[in-house]
Amino acid sequence: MTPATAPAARIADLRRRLDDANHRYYVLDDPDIPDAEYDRLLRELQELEAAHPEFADPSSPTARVGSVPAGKFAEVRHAVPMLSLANAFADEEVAEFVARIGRETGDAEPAFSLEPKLDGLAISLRYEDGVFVRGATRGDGATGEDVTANLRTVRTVPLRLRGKPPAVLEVRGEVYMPKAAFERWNEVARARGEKPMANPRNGAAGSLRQLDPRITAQRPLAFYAYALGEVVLGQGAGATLPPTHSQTLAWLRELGFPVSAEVDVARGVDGLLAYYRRIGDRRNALPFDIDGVVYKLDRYDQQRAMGFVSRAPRWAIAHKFPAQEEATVVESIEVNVGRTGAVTPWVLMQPVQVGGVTVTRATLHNADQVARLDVRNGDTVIVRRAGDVIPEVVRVIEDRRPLDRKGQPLHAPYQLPMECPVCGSAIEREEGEVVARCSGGLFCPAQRVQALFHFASRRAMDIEGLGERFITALVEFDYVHTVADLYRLTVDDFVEMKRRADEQAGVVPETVKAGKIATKWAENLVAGIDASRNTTLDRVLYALGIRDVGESTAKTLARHFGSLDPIMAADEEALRQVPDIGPVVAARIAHFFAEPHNRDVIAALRAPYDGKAGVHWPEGAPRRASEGPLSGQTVVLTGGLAAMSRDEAGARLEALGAKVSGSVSKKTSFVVAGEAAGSKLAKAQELGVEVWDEARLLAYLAGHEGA
Ligand code: 9MJ
Repeated sequence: MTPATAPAARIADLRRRLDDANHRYYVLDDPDIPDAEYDRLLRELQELEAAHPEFADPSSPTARVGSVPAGKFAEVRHAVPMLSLANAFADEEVAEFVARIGRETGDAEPAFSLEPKLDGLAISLRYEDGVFVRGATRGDGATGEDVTANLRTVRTVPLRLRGKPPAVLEVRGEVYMPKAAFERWNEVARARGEKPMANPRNGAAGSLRQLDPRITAQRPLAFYAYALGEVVLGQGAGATLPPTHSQTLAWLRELGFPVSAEVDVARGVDGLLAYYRRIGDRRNALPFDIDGVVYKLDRYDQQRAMGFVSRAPRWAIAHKFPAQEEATVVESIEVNVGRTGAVTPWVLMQPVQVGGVTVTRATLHNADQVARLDVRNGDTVIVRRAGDVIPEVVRVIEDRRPLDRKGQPLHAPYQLPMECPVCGSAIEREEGEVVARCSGGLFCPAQRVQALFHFASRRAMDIEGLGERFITALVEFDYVHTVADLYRLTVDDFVEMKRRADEQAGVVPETVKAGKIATKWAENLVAGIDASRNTTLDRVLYALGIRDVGESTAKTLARHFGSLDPIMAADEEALRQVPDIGPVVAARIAHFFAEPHNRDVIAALRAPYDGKAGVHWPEGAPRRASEGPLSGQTVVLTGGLAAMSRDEAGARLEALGAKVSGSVSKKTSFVVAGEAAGSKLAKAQELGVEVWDEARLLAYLAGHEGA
């Protein structure tokens, strides 16, 4: 707002924009501004209305959190209104909240229940005599939509309660889509050329509002409980409610409701803020999207003393994290060429803070996605950054597309280039494939850079210090064509390469100004390269960058054949005999080793040079699955283990006869899921495959090893 704007005009403008946004969000399920922008506009309006009570209006968006139900489902009146929460963004607001409660309750340091704030869809579940009878969305807080049939399909919604439930129990909570399930869903959708979901929240909302519950049933939704609605206790044992919210959550858990494992209790502003930071630090590692944490005064008698304002309790507040979605403007659309030639379109954008990080690039994934989004130069787009996932463009705000004088879009729809921007080779897209590829192979410097980068990476040859910047320069100045050339580089080569790169960039390093030449870094790099000469077969196989040969397949191959020559000699048929290697991967491996150029590179890698040994590894005898208590069982390891590395766990399971595989399928016997397990765990749950935690693995190993 410019200071010159009159408050009345600004208030009217904000109300119109918020009404509009509300309608699109709640009724059309097609939001057009990011939540963070909505929050900012709402706060601005709240502040203006507070400063100018003369403009009060009962139909202002501030007086109505939410909006009318879409009307496709039957209406449900909530016996007890579903509350919303006041928001806090700054630590000071939390301090004010705590101080106010201290003043009004007369309790100097009251206890608070602390909860992560899930970013899903608020719902209410009604149980009569312990049986789930109705589920409704929040709607406008007073009236929601009856989505009972859809909620029954959500695995984490209990259909019958355990223990001694009261006669009537309404439980409120959030339906959400776990991040891993969301990512997997979108991966599959994109691979099929279908429309991906914008974010987990939209995924959950869209899934729950399906008129056909069978469609909802296929969506990976989950639920977690955090509040009570109407309760009629009835007779008998347990005919009283716990006196605090945190005890209620524990009680809900006993009744069979999922309650977040992250809930906690603390006192004082410092305790609350420490929780905020602790959860904030773990935000990316949590299996679900959160947009903040919630502080709730723990004692019910104190809650009653505080009461409510409009539809929000005065005894609770949501402390929000930086938003994960923001709007910004596209400056240009570019493409990247990856190791396998895959062409990935992405946008360069005006810098924007997303989730507390400045973002200037976001991926568009592939040509289909570009066409679906219709992203053009100059467009205002919504970018989303969540966890470790690369920021992505989720939609275009079409109303903000730049127009020419005739009111037509200034820019035409974007087309992927026909030629590789790096090497000029044709870009091709195979029938039925979503991904377009540069046909230049290792002739293409971009593919060479990526291939070298992969080769040198930690889990491949692990060449210390050889990062993308050096590799780019090595390729650009023609020092290396193939991975084998790395082993022929000298300290002088690196120093000379650096000099040329500095010269090109117009940089004069301090050492050069002082008339000296720094060589220590180059010596270290050569030492790093030399150290990688002594390696293992599975690392070499992985490092070669054969399409679809990841670490797990490389290990399988190394174990099965024991040495490189029989792998290079194996035909497709022989490769298909290897456990876990299917026809597509078998064909890729056979083609790779049949290619004379690749055989030359491998020969050059193994050849000694200038008095130094070539790349070498211990070769062993072929080892087929061993006999043991796990013979015939296929196991998948995922997530981090505390007691040992995944590699070690795999080796120990193999020693007991198990086959360790990299991907979960119906044939998987069980999955061992460690800390922060992601899509593999989700897949196992989806397929009903047995899941072991680390404790169970350790107990099993203890009971069977050396037996
Ligand atoms: C979420 N979204 O996780 C509440 N919420 O309590 C938690 N929401 C809430 N509590 C009262 N943890 C109204 C809303």
